[in-house]
Amino acid sequence: MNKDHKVLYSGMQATGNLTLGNYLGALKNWVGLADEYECYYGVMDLHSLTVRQDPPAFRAHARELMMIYIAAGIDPEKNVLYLQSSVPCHAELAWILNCYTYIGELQRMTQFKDKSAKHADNVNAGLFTYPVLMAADILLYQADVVPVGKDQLQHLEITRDIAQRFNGIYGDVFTVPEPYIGKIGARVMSLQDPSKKMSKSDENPNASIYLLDDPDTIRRKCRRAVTDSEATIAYRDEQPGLKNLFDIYCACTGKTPEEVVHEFAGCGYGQVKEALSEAVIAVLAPLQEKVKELQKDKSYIDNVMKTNAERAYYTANKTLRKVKKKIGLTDVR
Ligand code: ATP
Ligand code: LTN
Repeated sequence: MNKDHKVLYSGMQATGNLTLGNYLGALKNWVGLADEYECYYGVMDLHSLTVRQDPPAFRAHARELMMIYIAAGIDPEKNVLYLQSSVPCHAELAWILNCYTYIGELQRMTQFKDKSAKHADNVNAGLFTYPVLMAADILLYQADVVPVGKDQLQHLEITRDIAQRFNGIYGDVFTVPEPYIGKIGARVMSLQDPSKKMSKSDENPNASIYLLDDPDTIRRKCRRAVTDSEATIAYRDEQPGLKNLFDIYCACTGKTPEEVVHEFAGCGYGQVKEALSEAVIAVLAPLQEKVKELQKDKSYIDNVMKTNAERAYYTANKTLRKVKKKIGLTDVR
């Protein structure tokens, strides 16, 4: 890891199974960034607590996400890859930042509005202050850039507001982060409703391809994907289901939409779906193979989690100590 580089921070919630959307839209594009940035990637398990979790499944998911990061090509020696809850500074800074965030700001967050509508029986305070914890994640590492999808830009904006407010009172404590504008990943839509994004919290398992789905499941889900009754091979907004299948196919093969339309000219949708499933299977096979290997080596992952938590703590604690000193908390150590 090169300490002279700018700092990049990102992460994913350890909730549910990662989808092909998470991979093509985010994870895949993170690989290789370590050559240019000092990269920190968190498995955001504290954020997952805003929804009730089954403890053993939750623990397994967090570990699995760690393995998926590594299997996707994020080297835990060149990047800092860690569990959010293993660095206590996150929760501590989040509390402090809560006191520098206005209720009115949090009420405007669209994710809060969406998620509280979805989980009307559990609109907890954590769901409300979720963006503050996210701000703490980013600001602890003095991140310059944060790769996030469109849906998270509002959270990055509030992070910037909190950082600027804090700096305005205490001097330059935090780096004010920018969204990472790099290679843009594919936006993958639901296989069952192409107007919605493919999402790991979708209740219909046929809507998403999960990274660890076996080849037969992938073939079945592709076969069932919603298309249209036009029976025309074209890449256009009027045929959103087919367009989504082509987008996924392009992301998996590196081909352009024009090439793909040409390739399938005169074919039926069944042939498109068949080729698509084989392309997806080919992309996921090496990742799945690597996850299987990692699953066999318990001590390797344990060791990665431990050493990377220490590396993350070192950086995070430096910022936290500075913050505490600035606001007048006593350092007794
Ligand atoms: P949830 O359903 O739990 O809200 P999600 O599947 O929508 O989760 P996030 O955890 O919000 O995913 O996102 C993790 C990362 O994956 C983000 O960078 C996000 O932009 C990206 N991402 C998620 N879904 C897609 C998608 N369908 N297409 C492209 N990128 C995606
Ligand atoms: N909220 C994000 C996950 C997340 C994150 C972060 C992303 C938590 N903390 C810090 C970037 C930086 C999501 O749902 N994708």
